Amino acid sequence: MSRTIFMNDHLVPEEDARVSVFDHGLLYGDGVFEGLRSYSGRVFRLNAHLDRLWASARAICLEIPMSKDRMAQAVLDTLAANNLEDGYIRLVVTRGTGTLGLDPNKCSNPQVIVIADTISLYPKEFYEQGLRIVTAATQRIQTAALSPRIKSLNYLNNIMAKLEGLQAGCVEALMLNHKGEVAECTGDNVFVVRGERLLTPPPDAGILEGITRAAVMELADKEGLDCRETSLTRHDLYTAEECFLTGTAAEVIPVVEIDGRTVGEGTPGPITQKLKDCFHALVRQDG
Ligand code: PXG
Repeated sequence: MSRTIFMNDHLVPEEDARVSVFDHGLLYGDGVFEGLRSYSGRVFRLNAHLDRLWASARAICLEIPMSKDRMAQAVLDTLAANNLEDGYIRLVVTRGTGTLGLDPNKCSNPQVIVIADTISLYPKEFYEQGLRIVTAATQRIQTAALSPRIKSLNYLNNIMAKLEGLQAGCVEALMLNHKGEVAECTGDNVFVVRGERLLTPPPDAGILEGITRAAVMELADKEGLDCRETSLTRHDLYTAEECFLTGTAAEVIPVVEIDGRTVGEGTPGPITQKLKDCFHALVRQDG
């Protein structure tokens, strides 16, 4: 079935949603994106996603040719046009059509694309039994080279690590920063439980500041858990009582094995379970 895509202020059939081969989004990965979810027709933390999209665009000197309000409406219109209540929304803004050279100032007409679709979750058993992950040899790109806080169309750093995970028979891979500290997974943030504390790497470890991560930190606070941003090593993960990942696509998913080491009891822990339940309740009530 053909989907309906929002492209540059119009809803069009998928077949008509096309970009130029000269678009720098394609030629150089020059552009930004967001991934959002809707639950029962409500988009989870839409404003936070829009703010992050605008921040990513600002960081690369890309002016998004519409207001945040218009983009918010486009998201709702695209979901409605595709009859989606529980859906996944991809926002893409490309640099636009330019010449065969890097110069972004020679580009015109940034393309604004909104895709709404269903999302293929990890199999249910991963949520119940937990994931096995491995550390990728591919390091998270250094902040001084390209800030991981920019959600850019160039995701090769993450894709290289994802390939390593897949080659090792895992659906996710852990990425370290250039100092050997834990950064994040290829499309998810990482948390561990140690004692009564929930720990997660800080933004300067070279991570995307996940919106699910922020929501889980708020929930932990409400549950009376002490949640801290702190630098973590692989040793901290191997010896943690619990470990889980957060992300728009993955939501909250337990990790039970890292690099062949069993985490905790090798089954999803009680704090992970609690936060997962709280998160599912939150997405049904939060705008
Ligand atoms: N780190 C990275 C590198 C990400 O790309 C997250 C953490 C989690 O952030 P949020 O805000 O989603 O909690 C991401 C998000 C996909 C997909 O299609 C990837 C993400 C989000 C949605 C879909 O693989 N990455």
